[in-house]
Amino acid sequence: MRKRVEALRAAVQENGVDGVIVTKQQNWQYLSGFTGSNAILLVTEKSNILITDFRYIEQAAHETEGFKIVKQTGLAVDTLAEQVKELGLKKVGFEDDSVTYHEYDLYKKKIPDAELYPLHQVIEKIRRIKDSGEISLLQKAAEITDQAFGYIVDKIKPGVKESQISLELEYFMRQNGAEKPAFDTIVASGYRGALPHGIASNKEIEQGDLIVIDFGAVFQGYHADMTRTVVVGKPDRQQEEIYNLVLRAQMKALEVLKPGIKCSDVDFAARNIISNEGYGANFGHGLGHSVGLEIHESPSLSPRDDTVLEPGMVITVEPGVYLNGWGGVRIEDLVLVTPVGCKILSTSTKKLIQLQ
Ligand SMILES: [Mn+2]
Repeated sequence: MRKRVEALRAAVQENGVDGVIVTKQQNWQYLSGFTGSNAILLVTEKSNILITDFRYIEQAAHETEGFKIVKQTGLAVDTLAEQVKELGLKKVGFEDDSVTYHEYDLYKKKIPDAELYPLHQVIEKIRRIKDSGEISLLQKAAEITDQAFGYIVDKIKPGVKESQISLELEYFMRQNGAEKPAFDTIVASGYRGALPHGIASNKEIEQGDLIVIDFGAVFQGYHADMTRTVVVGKPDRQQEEIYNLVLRAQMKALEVLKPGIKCSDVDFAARNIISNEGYGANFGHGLGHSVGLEIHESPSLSPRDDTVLEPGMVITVEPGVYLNGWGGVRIEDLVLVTPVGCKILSTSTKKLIQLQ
């Protein structure tokens, strides 16, 4: 944690601020370790302050190291203003996409002696590169996710509702150490597979359905994300063709994914394969996104993101093809960028599983 705070200090040096207000939950957790639901951090050149209310004083003292815990009296912003004044800060940075207009107005009123300076995604950029502790947590989250997939495949049969499958997946993950699902579990069977974000519904599984299952576990704050598509019974020719096409695109992306390559080029490697078979318009989303304390982090594997990949980034690779009225196929792995290439954290088989 100490290193993370130092990285923040170094990152804001060029902005000439003498303090940084941190208000985004995942960012304060990342910097301090505090997991409660209410806090403001004030990081200055020499001190780290965590402001929280009565409910969390003891927890904050227990979870953090190197932070002075200050109890909020009245509004959090009042306590923040007192600290800024006490420290004589002249220019304080704040997170421009976490502070609301109303809060900004309050800051201006209550902190009249310091200049307020907007910082954009500064901590998120530091969070792009996962340290070894974070990588183990992501690995553990991916492992629980794999185990859950292995558990659920036997339970999928005609007549079972999508919502029942998502419930059992989530129950299994929690029993095996997950805090919660990483997002609303997607179980999209048959025609519903054409909805890339088809959250499990009351539709029953039918013979011949392709089923897109996209889910993940959260382990100690860190998210996993994996998608597998399975088929009930024997796949017909089109199902097999599209499954193999998506798999080929996914494997191609994994082959080129390494440090030094642009995100957009990884996206292109997969997209090109799908476009060449005439399904380009049916792959309407980006190839992947980074994952960590949040399910969607930057950078993204998308045609619009030219970020160069670096070791320590953890990102999904998830091409898909969706046909209205027919269904869809998506295959997704969670991947760690290593110094020489990438390591796939999702280990569930990518051979098309035929149920029964
Ligand atoms: Mn994903």
